[in-house]
Amino acid sequence: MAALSFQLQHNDTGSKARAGLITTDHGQIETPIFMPVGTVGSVKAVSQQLLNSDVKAQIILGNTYHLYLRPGLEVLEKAGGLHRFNGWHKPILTDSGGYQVFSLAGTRKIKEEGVTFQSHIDGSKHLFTPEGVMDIQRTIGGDIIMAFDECPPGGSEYSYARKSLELTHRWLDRCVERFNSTPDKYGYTQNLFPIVQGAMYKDLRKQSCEYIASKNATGNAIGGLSVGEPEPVMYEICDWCCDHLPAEKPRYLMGVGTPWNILECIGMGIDMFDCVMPTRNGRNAMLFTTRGVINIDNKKWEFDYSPIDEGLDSEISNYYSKAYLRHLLKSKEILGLTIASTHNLAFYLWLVKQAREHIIAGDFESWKNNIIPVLKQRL
Ligand code: PRF
Repeated sequence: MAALSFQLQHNDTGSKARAGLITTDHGQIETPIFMPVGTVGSVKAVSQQLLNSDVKAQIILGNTYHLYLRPGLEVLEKAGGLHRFNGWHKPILTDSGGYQVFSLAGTRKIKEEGVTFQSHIDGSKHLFTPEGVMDIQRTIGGDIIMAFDECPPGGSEYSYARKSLELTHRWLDRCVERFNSTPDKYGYTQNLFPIVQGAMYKDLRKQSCEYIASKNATGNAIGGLSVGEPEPVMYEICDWCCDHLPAEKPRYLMGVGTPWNILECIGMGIDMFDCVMPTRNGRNAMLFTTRGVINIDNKKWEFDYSPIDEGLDSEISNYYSKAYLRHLLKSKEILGLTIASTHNLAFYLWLVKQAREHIIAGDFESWKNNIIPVLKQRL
């Protein structure tokens, strides 16, 4: 079995967008790609069958923090890893917990050694170290596993951001060391992606990009964005990081964002995205469609018997009507969550596929600039 490889298939001329092909032992991923978030080994409300047939997902995410707490490593290891446990046999990426510990856990303490935190489930105490998080992700069995990082809060002062970055880099050294000295657990190759941090400071970001690139990993990630900063700042830092990360490796922007965020960042050279927005907002009645944004709670949809979105080839988006989905969500019916989440994910996967096709056709920039105002419309 082989390490992840990335083949650049087309570089856009009017922007920095690229179309590529990632090859893993669980199959190939056409980039740019959006990765649905499956925190506990399940994309909320969406079955693996729907992820395949309707969403057309090529890779999904799992979270170290959640999977470690529940079901726990023994269950995952005895199953033969997460792919066998959840029946998703395409690529899986696991986030390291570096972010979830900060956003979810109760009292937590950051030390040189790692982070102590309390479980949000039962209050039990745990320690995540870079070494431990590598071992845990080896056991979960993701094709791509993430370095253990600290994501400083949005608006962090320079001195805090610098210290945090230095800690993230020391943790990265320890991650790489542990990763390289432990074998693949289940017969296929796992890949470690390091994460750029540095808050909103360009000199720190540049330093971080250079440090991360020196590890010569099979791919690189950008963290610490979409943490409350203004959108133009996010774009500026993302663009800056893309310019300082190697072109021949996939670039993954963590936890971003809206459909228009994704298109703008594709134009800067990002290849991979994940975000809870399509599923979380879907559960809250916000639908992204090829014609704009719909709040399906709104009374104006009460008698709208037209399909949710005929612009997609997802069966769910074409089969069910807006009026029916509105009724289901208003009634708190479980099926409503499935329809809304599946539709929104199908839309996100459609969007990145369109982007890819326009990159290859050579008209990405004009297509992007034309479609963004359409997608942003409130219907
Ligand atoms: N680090 C990790 N995961 C993340 C982030 C990060 O900075 C973000 C920030 N947008 C989302 N997910 N490890």
